[in-house]
Amino acid sequence: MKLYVYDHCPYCVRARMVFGLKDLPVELIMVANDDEATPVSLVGKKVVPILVKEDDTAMPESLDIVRYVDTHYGNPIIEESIRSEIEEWVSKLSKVYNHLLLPRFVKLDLAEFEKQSAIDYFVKKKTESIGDFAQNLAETDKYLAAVQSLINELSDLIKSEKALNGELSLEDIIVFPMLRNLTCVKGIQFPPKVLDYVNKMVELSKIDLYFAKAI
Ligand SMILES: N[C@@H](CCC(=O)N[C@@H](CS)C(=O)NCC(=O)O)C(=O)O
Repeated sequence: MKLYVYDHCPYCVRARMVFGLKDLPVELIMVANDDEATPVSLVGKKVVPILVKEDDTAMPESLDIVRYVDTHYGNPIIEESIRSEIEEWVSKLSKVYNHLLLPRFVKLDLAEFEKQSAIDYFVKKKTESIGDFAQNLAETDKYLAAVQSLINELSDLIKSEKALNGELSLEDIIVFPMLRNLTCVKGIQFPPKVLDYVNKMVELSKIDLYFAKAI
């Protein structure tokens, strides 16, 4: 199977996780951020992740991909349940963390931003949602404080380093990609329980972090 992704895309990390967690091979294809033709030719719109299955049909939507792979290859390992506290946490973090992440993604030498045209495309599009990138970077302290307090809150919701709710579930598929992206932000302190969880998920899902290039 082939998986079309951007490195920084949290929905793509969800899809990548199921392959790592189940030790299944997949060919990762990094799409340039300004490449509209490839995704449109596969699923009719510009979106990633896209899974191209063994029968050559293409499937978008991260959670559909996770469920498809989990239920069609070996015994299912990912439970559907999500605690309401996790849903609330995800919703709060989603409202603020892009102010930290988006201006940093274009500085991390990621495959989707190899060409200047891809960076320009992303900056133009995302400036419409978060405002000027340089301004957001200048206001790092403000956003960092909000994000740090949410990261601290997560500690109390972690039941095991192997799975947020004790057993692997959609909680891990949704939360780990968000934490992984936050490793590109210098200055965030991951409390021990959160850090142990992140490192265990790296091992289990075989997905790398951004700590080494944090800005
Ligand atoms: N609901 C979709 C959302 C996927 C999504 O929003 N992907 C973003 C990248 S993070 C995207 O492709 N945006 C279009 C673009 O890059 O222009 C899913 O869960 O897979």
